[in-house]
Amino acid sequence: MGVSNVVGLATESVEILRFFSEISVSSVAEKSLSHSFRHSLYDACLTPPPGYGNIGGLRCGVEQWQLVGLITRRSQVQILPPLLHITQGLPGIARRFLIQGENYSWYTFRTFQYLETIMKIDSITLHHLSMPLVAPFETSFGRETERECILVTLQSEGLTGCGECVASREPGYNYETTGTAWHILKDFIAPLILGQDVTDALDYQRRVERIRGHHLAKAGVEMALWDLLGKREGKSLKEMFGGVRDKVEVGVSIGIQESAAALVRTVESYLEKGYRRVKIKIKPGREVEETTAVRKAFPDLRLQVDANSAYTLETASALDPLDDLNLLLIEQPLFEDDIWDHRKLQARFKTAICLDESIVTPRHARYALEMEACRNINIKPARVGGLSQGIMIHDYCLARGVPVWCGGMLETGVGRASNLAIASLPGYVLPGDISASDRYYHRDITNERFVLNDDSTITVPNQPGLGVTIDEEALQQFTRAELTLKAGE
Ligand code: OSB
Ligand code: MG
Repeated sequence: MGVSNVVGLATESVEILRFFSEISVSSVAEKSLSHSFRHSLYDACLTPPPGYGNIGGLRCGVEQWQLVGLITRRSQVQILPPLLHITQGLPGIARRFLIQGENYSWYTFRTFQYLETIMKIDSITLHHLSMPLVAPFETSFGRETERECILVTLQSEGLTGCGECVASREPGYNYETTGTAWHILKDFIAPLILGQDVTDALDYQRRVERIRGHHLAKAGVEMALWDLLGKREGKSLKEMFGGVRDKVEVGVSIGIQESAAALVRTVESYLEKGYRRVKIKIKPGREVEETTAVRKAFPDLRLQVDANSAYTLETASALDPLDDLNLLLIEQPLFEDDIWDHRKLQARFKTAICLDESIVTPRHARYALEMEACRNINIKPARVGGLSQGIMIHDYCLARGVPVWCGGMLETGVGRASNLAIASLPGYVLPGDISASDRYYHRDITNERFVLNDDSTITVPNQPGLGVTIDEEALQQFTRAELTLKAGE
């Protein structure tokens, strides 16, 4: 590809051409760029024009070429100064650049590459857990008293990385279950990484690309890889992601209660504990009276509702009265696979519609924003296939001024640590569904317990990796099945 094609991909072609003619680039031999490095730059490298070094074509995670940069050293990317404002020159595997061009607003570029890190995956251990919840959690799709999940543990050259796969017992939230995730992890994901040199999250994503869907299963392993990477680099996830907050604002997600009066009492008990944002679960017939009662009891409360796909465009007229209750947002009222009807609903609602289930890839985030189907997005890294994918959605939304927040899946301390890390990114401007450990479990599988600070925040872990350690005794207590797969067996 010649230089004209290269610059043709960017809007500011004249600027870029001028820049290219001014800069002298230390040439990097084509072969020194490993395959993984090329792809780590969100899948793109361009052939340099004659006389120049390698040009890394950086691509945003959402199918759109934005700008080109120059690869000056193995692990460094230099981008065009006149168009750039580099807010953070983060060392390590996550580099974050905010880029401002004249014809568009903010774009975020991210590279996760870290050439020097190669992790040979020696073994994978799966623990199928079942943990009693402090109180039953009821949503429009069911009621849970015990929460199931799978703990994924990777061994790599003496280091251990942990991740949580948040698939639950029943396919109510989405189609995955602990059973399907176990199958996908054991029979399809494990063979793709065991004994392999995995360099980073995007390298991992490329390996599992051939497996359609099954994002919760894929995300459990990606989390464990980040934990390994962080431990290897001596960096916390927050640091690797480019987080900007030491503590993040949180709220509590309250399940459907026996009656509106009981709900008001439950909300009050959480307010007494210090939560300053409340989400209540709703379903057809259990929305207007409930939400109105809570609003009446707490006129200034930051309040939002979540329907978990329980309405159709027709039955959603039941939600009309909620539009006058000054809610922060209405989460996922319609079908999980339907962005289009959400657009129609958003068009007639003052209140922001928020999508949860409908956003399963960065592409879906683009579809939803282009369709104006929602005004904010609940990012659950697991739902979109892993932390790297969640970060891409964050970056995409940040670039467009669309607020995001961190959703929850009743995680253990492992997943909670991960959620806190991603929620420390600048675009997470709404409080997350990340509550204190004691809101979920009397006993957790991590030695660390997360507590609510006085200002309705939770502190982001700052130790290497996820920053949590496993309470082995608790792990054994909650384990229903265990499996270890080793490289070369
Ligand atoms: O839709 O956000 C949801 C829990 C399980 C499945 C789906 C959802 C939820 C929650 C809980 O709302 C949030 C939390 O972890 O506190
Ligand atoms: Mg939800």
